[in-house]
Amino acid sequence: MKVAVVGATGMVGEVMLNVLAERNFPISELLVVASERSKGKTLMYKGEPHTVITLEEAVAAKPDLAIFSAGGETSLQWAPRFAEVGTTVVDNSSAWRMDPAIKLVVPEINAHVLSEKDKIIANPNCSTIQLVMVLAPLHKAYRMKRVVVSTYQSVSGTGVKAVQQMENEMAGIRAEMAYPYAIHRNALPHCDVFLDNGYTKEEMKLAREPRKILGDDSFAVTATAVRIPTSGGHSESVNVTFERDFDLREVRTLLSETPGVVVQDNPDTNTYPMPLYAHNKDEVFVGRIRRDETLPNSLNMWIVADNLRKGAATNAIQIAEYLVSKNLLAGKVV
Ligand code: A2P
Ligand code: 11C
Repeated sequence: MKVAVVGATGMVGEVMLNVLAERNFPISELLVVASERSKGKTLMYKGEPHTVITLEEAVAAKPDLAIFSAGGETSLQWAPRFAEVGTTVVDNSSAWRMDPAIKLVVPEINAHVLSEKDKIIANPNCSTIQLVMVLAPLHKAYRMKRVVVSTYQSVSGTGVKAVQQMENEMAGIRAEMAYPYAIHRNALPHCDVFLDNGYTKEEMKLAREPRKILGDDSFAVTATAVRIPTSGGHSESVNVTFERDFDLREVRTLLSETPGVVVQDNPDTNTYPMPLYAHNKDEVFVGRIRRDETLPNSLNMWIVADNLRKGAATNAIQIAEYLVSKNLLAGKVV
């Protein structure tokens, strides 16, 4: 099938091309798409050169599938244009996520909500995906009431400029900054922009997106999102209060039986999830699983994943794989 990767020259775009190739996604023609600035550049896919084209050219080519990671503005403007010509769009930006008409999907949890009518499908925020991957089986078993999450997010979540800022600071080079402060040797309680309620946009994504994915507004999430000087991989300290009590061994068993989740939890051997270990992996890692001794029915955990893989590219491609497997690409030949 004809597949467009929109934002192919970006950080997530590059990982998308790698993941598509690794998973041998069925592609007969690949369109690599970016801004006018990149038109004519060459990107490699499976050892073959591909010339970057513009969005206008990509719409005219009417691909079966377009996977977007080119920012919210581009998605708002262009996803409907692709949908109009019959392309199914899987969008990694925040533009469409909370639109009631658009499905927000983590395939392991709610792929079943998708139908042939969904022409724009939203991929959740990276820190949401790793959180809900672990919460979903626990919610089913014990019913969550409240989640308190504090994140430790890598600079790759911000993009190339932030990665460069950290590298420049480490090398002692003064240059353009992506953040209002130094990130090397620092921690910024500030991911994305501040909103009127005092939370950041990232924190409100963590509060809202899990309820939509799990299709349940009966629990609440409160978040503090912090940027730390790691190059890749987001970590989360998570405290959950359930309606029902749980058995810790059963929690571990449930999580270790959850597809896409890996339990790394053995204090005797210093085994716990870390960004270094999660790098380039598609699974979500959970450890430090322990009872919150200050509150009934409450649990503490530490969750880590590669934000560019399961947090972005891999989840989007898993959505696309589901559409292919269920023949949901609007009757197009698969
Ligand atoms: P370009 O490289 O031509 O600017 P990142 O998040 O790593 O900065 O990447 C953003 C991606 O989105 C890049 O591939 C970038 O292309 C693309 N992009 C940004 N703005 C636009 C736009 N207006 N139209 C098309 N692609 C865009
Ligand atoms: C970060 N979570 O780490 C962001 C990056 O809504 O898709 C992804 C932003 C988004 O800063």
